[in-house]
Amino acid sequence: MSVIDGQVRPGPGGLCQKGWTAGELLRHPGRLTTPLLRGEPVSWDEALDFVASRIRSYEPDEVAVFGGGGLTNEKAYALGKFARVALKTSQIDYNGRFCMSSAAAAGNKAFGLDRGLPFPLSDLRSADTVLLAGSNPAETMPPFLRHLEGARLIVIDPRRTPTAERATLHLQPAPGTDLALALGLLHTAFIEGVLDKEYIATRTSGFVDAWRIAAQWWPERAERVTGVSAADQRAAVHMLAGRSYVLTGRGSEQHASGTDTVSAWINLALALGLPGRTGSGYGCLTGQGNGQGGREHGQKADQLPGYRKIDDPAARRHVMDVWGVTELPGPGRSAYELLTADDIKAMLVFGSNPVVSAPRASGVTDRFRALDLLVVADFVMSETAAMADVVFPVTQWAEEDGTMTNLEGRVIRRRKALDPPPGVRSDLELLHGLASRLGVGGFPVAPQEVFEELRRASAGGPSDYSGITYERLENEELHWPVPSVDHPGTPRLFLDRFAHPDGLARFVPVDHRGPAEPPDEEFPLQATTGRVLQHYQSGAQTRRIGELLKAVPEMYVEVHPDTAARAGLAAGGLAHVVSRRGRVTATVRCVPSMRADAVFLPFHFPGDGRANLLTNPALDPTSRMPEFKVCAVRLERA
Ligand SMILES: Nc1nc2c(c(=O)[nH]1)N[C@H]1C(S)=C(S)[C@@H](COP(=O)(O)OP(=O)(O)OC[C@H]3O[C@@H](n4cnc5c(=O)[nH]c(N)nc54)[C@H](O)[C@@H]3O)O[C@H]1N2
Ligand SMILES: Nc1nc2c(c(=O)[nH]1)N[C@H]1C(S)=C(S)[C@@H](COP(=O)(O)OP(=O)(O)OC[C@H]3O[C@@H](n4cnc5c(=O)[nH]c(N)nc54)[C@H](O)[C@@H]3O)O[C@H]1N2
Ligand SMILES: [Mo]
Repeated sequence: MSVIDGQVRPGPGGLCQKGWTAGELLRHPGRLTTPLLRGEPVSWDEALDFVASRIRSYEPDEVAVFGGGGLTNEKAYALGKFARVALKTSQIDYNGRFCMSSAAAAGNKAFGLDRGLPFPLSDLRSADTVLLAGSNPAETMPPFLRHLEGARLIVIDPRRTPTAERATLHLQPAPGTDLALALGLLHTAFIEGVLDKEYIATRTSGFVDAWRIAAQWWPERAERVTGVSAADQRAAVHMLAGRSYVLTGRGSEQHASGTDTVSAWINLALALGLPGRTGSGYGCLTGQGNGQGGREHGQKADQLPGYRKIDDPAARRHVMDVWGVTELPGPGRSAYELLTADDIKAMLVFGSNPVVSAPRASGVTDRFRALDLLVVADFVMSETAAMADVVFPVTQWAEEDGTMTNLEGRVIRRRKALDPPPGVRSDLELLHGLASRLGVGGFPVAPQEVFEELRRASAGGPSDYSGITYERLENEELHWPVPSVDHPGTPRLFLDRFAHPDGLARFVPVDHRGPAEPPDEEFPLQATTGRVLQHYQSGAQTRRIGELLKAVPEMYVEVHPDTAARAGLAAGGLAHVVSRRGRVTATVRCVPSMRADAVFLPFHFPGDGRANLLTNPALDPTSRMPEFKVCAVRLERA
């Protein structure tokens, strides 16, 4: 699902191949239509009774919940409440930790608030220059491209992607070196005299400390580390001085230093005077259908609804009042830590397929095998569902009401268009069924009723939805915060002040660290991972659609022809890509524009084609984001 420009569309893009074919999954023969208990069809009552009775046999913190950024706001909210009120567990997190968390952490540090784009998408149309750091929207967000038509593009990507093909300037750093590049660009901007000193003085704090580090990153030093020439760095800063936007994607963010890397991009944007003005800014391009709303309403380990912090006493009091409880668990563990924790006995998964998508996937798979109870709600038999003790068949996008929040913070209605097949129930009905068996009320099944409660729970929080109603969403465009029913919403944040108490944006002093696992003699290449147009995420959905599978049928690895030749590999042959954690079998694609020191793997394939058998679960200290985008590998003939 994706929500771009107010329209909820199937598939991550608009008029892309996936969008046209996602309807196929609604009546796909592989669609799950009955609950399964150890693979055998059972009634909903039987499955619910079984799960509830098992849950009762564990301590609260032995039961974990794993959610997803594709869930509607209502479901994400209900899931967070279900964990804390019905299960009384602190152990909940979600796949957005793998997706948005570094940008969110850096946005909070710099601006005091995290909203993917603090301005409407359409503002990009007035830009002279847009810098895309680690984002490939030509494949991952095709409808978004039309907002970039008027601008010159600077694309920062180790690969020459279809997005890079459209760029005025393509900078091709080694994977994991964006932070050094951003420092080099800040230094270059200083030398070239394009810093906005007036803005730095009046709208920011902390420049001196950030500069103390950037001062050591003269362009030639950044060139040595990143491979991007000093001349290209100069060209980039001159393009950026003006009406410009700096936007980051997963390529910059999914690193063990992801938060600092985004901070470095924001520092550059601040030094050029871009954020908090019309016609320029910084933003992060959210990923999943509800990547934004999914990170606001409490399925995150450290969070309560309304983007509140779970360790903030005032936030806890407010939410406990709304929920009618006198106790709440504290913060839990982050996604990877939760998925691999050996003190967890039962795991409930809603809207994710971590067997394919989590880092060092073999460890996660082993851990799942060792669980007492794995419960998965899905509409297809994902690789994770296939391991589950109990599978619940749930509704898909066209079969349910709800809301999603898009990357610009706009709340959008999802409308039910079809009845689900017999035997299928919604995630909300599932939560209701479990909660009532655990003797806990307060889990309505009607999305609108859940939304009414979410409004109250979010009231006064950073992402305040209290002024939003389903009725208003019929004909109004509402960007949060919307603190009252007569408030018009907030399309542009930060124009007068940033969200820190002093109203200033903060430079965060950061330095380059490089990949957690540098290449060496044994593993001389750097593998990076990402997406292709035709497949979505773990592929659970798109690998079931004939047309998409035909277009990209199997795992492959992109390699520079010289690198392939050195490993004795030819285009079309089979390779093993090997890291310290595992081995992937992939067809070789020779790509002359590839850096000779790097290879690329899509992460959409299962089994021994899982890119995540290789990836390094080194976690960012702030966001707990794993290092999906760089690990050391070697190539072998298969
Ligand atoms: N077709 C399709 N569309 C999707 C999805 C999908 O699975 N398929 N998923 C959706 C989701 S959840 C998300 S999060 C978004 C993600 O959207 P993007 O962020 O655009 O996707 P990625 O392919 O993960 O990464 C983008 C680029 O980062 C580059 N990269 C790798 N390492 C580095 C590095 O160290 N530095 C820099 N600067 N770049 C690097 C990769 O080569 C890649 O081209 O897409 C959404 N849209
Ligand atoms: N190596 C590598 N790994 C990555 C990434 C990378 O770039 N490289 N990217 C990471 C990112 S950004 C992301 S977002 C994750 C995504 O990876 P996952 O979290 O695995 O996401 P999906 O493959 O979309 O899995 C969603 C599952 O939930 C089901 N589902 C969809 N909607 C609903 C719903 O409403 N309710 C329920 N109950 N189920 C639903 C789908 O059928 C599917 O099986 O992968 C991460 N993993
Ligand atoms: Mo994502």
